[in-house]
Amino acid sequence: MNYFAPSALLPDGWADAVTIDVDDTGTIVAVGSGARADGREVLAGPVVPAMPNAHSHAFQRALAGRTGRTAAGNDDSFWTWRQAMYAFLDRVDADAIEAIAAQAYVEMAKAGYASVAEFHYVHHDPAGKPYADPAELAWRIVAAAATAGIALTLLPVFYAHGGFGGLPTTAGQRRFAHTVYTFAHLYDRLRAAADPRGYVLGVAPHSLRAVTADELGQVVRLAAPTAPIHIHAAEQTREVDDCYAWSRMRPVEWLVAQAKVDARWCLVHATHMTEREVTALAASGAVAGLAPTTEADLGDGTFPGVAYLGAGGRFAVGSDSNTQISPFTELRQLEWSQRTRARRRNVLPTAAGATIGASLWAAAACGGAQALAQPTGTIAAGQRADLVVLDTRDPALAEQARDDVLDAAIFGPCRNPVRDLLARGRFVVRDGRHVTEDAVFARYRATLARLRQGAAA
Ligand code: NGQ
Ligand code: ZN
Repeated sequence: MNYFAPSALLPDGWADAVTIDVDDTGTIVAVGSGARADGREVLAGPVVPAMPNAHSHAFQRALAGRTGRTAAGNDDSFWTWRQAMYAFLDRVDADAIEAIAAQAYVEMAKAGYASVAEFHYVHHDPAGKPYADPAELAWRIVAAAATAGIALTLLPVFYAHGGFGGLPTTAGQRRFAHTVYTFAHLYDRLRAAADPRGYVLGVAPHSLRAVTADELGQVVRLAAPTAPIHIHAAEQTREVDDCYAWSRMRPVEWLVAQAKVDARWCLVHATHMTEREVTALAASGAVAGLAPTTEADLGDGTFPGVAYLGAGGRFAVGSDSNTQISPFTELRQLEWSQRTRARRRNVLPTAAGATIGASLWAAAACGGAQALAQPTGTIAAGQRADLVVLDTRDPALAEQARDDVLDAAIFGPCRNPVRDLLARGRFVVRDGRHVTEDAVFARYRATLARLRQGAAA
């Protein structure tokens, strides 16, 4: 599988007339520029590395658009949204989890994500009882990713408590709860299947609200020495206050000091940080897993992006609650949130000579690859051929200079800038259509209808 692109975003920046030669396993073996097609398949537009999606709760896709009714007293918040999310889960069985996840993952592929880190915490049946196979719902996630043709980093979530200091879980959290002992059993099953089923296995203590310090150490030790570790941190100010009351430390401060956060870690959100936390997290080599549209939707706050990127901090983007599914939209929201605060334009630090769009795209793709522990995120020999072909037929991208095309795709009035997506060197999306989208949508639609009838009954 050998490809020729009129232009491509390579590790050193944009290049013209690029050859990308790919072996049977989907790995890039050679990249050239200023070259001739020489019989290679010609890609239909500018090519950029596909984006890894660093944070997803796939089932929440079906909640999008269903949380717009204001609670009594007008006091809607992250916490009332979370109650609605728990209530929605009362009805979502294993078939529904798979149908919803497949829809979310197909939409991800169409939007330019070729891989996803699924932060998977719904483990038990709707009554809170473990399935006969405790990994039942994990298999549904694995199957959905296979249906959509995107690569999976599976992050089984350890969730044991309903608040800092080991508080008991609540009724709404019954489907998530594990002890270290039951989680170790689940983890054994997932470890055994990782290679044959082709996913990367990491581990995810849910948050400092949901695990004790002891449990955090124990679940991290279950994972392989190179496996990625993801945790939610400092998303809401109430969480920061509760953490401080519990430990006299803030969440990011606690994690860097007590959990020895390093390049294996992805701190999801890390919204609320002091200057010292920003410096410490940037220096740790960890990835900040940002979900700018979800963070806006849930009223979390604004990530200190200028300071963090200025300190050399690594970041990735994720679709998280899946109310929006597009890496272009995430990067736009990230930069716009900083502009709104700074009252200036083009504020996030850029690589020398690069535009803001190309800089953010390249940085998020690299950070995403690190967070997923997958060989993707750059177009270079040895990497997987996960590629996005941009759609220059979209009026927002038409007649743009080579170096401006990502800025047009991120900040312009584009509908969907993705024409094709190749994962492991093979077309998964071609001309805007995903190979399985009709069947996946039919099943998703039937599932939603069934869930609505259940709710009405
Ligand atoms: C989650 N989602 O686990 O789905 C969380 C909300 C929580 C986001 N933070 C629940 N976006 O953190 O307790
Ligand atoms: Zn999350």
